[in-house]
Amino acid sequence: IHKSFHNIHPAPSQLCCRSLSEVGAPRWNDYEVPEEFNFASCVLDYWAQMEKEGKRGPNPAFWWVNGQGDEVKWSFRETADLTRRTANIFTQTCGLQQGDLLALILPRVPEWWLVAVGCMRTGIIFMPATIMLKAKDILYRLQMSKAKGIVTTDTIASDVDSMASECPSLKTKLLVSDHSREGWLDFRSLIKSASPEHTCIKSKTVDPMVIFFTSGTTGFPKMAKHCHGLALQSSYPTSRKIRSLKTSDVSWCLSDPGWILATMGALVEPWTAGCTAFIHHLPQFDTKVIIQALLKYPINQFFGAPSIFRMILQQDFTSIRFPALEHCCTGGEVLWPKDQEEWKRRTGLPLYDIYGQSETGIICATLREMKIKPGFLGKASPPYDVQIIDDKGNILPPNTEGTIGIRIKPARPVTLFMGYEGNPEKTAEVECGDFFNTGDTGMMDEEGYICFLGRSDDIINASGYRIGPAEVESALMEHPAVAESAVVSSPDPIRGEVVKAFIVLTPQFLSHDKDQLTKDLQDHVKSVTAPYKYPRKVEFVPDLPKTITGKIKRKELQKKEMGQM
Ligand code: BCO
Repeated sequence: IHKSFHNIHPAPSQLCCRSLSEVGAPRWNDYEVPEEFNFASCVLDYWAQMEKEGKRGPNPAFWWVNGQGDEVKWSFRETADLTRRTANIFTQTCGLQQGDLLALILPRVPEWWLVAVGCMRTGIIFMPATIMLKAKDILYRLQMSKAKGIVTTDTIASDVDSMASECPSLKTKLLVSDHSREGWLDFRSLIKSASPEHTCIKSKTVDPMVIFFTSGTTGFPKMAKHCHGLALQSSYPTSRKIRSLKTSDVSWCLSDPGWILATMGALVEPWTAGCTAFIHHLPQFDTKVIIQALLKYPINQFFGAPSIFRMILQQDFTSIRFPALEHCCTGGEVLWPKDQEEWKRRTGLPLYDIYGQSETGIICATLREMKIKPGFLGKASPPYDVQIIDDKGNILPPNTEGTIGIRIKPARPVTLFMGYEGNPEKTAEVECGDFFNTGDTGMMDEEGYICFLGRSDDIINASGYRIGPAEVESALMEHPAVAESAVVSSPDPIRGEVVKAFIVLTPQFLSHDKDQLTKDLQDHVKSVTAPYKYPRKVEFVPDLPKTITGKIKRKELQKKEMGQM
């Protein structure tokens, strides 16, 4: 049981992939695409069955703590049972059907995992989003998607009620709370009485499964739609080697459930390996709580954005040994070699990098068995063929700067997003010859290691959050002090990058105290849109650099910020 799962069992996905066994494929390989795949029946139910037959160890599928003494531990059988009940709530109580869209806005509570898998069982397309969203962000998502349902918590429920008349498609509102609310179904009561009998849909691998909202340079977030094939990524042999998870492992991925990193790192990956997904509620980020948890619990696999590791390193310790910790992995933003070295020096553990996007899942990785090259992301992770390309899609030679591209022709990888829902123009824009254009610039060395050099557009990556400058500018413009603004990325020693706003004030605010104005504007942005986007730096300027047609030259401000001008 403690041996690598992959050595002793067929991949769970083979269980339901008749097309594979029909053609006599001996085992799953890095590129096979079964005709049918559903993570719930192929993976979760597989482990539940293994557990029933006494063929796996006693470690739970799910282990949740909140730091106040509350704890939830579910075996694979219990998890499978609860997710079937959830599926029945959706179809029987709520009348939702395969293909319907459901917004999933929860903090790190156990119900998030039930809802995500319950959706997979029924073919309902779930749309995770961070609990930090504000009313306008939520309204935008509900209207864009025409979601038929929402599962959320008290804080968001009142926002949803206040705009119900503007979301005519929204029929089902499920509340995860210890209190009831008028007009909302009570998830925690319903799950107690729901039937545990449910037959999982036979989803085609290419049927839609999940949508992530993702920011761009212009406009508001786009809907990156993925099929069930996304959840196949962790079943591929090479992907398994990224963290080499074993059934006995306890894996903690810190990502907020709103991001693809959580869907993959806190659900799909650990359960594909048959190990424990450990979750700390962590309503506020607190490095001390993280350190204490790593000391207290048998967590041996740890996964989070580089800023989290940097913030832990800010704590006052010269050396620390976490008793169970074996493997640390990071992704979502740039990992600096000095942090990799410092983490190794102070914890004794190497820090492995992965690279991916909401559109792609994991694109590149330094596998556990690979040599770490500081400053490099690792190599292409199958099924992706990653190349450095020019602006026509031609492959560039090693050590040449270009765009990081993923081959989509002649075959589009099933783990790559299906497109931006309802936006064929934007979907076409990210295609470049035979490649998907990540929008990131990079370089590949002779050994196939890829390094990240920057964004080719104006997107800001602040501590792992992808932030569109237009979203922040639009929030700033709602404040009476702002005549004009330009938002760019600014380097930061802890968060990698932070949001910086250059602001031209309206005449009546010119004489106001600048420190107070800065604080007011920051609070304003935090109150009208998800607070992680607020400008941590503000500079008041008499005017903004513009082209002769009046377009703001963000690149010029950006260069100045980077000290390049
Ligand atoms: O800095 P401040 O304290 O002034 O502001 C913070 C919060 O206090 C504030 N806030 C939160 N909820 C609020 C609120 N303010 C008003 N009302 C509320 N309801 O907003 C600010 C939030 O900023 P933050 O989250 O960046 O700060 P924090 O708490 O220091 O967290 C640090 C990190 C590192 C934990 C956090 O930045 C983080 O989780 N980063 C990682 C993001 C991530 O996982 N990205 C991966 C995306 S998926 C991907 O890249 C694909 C990879 C395959």
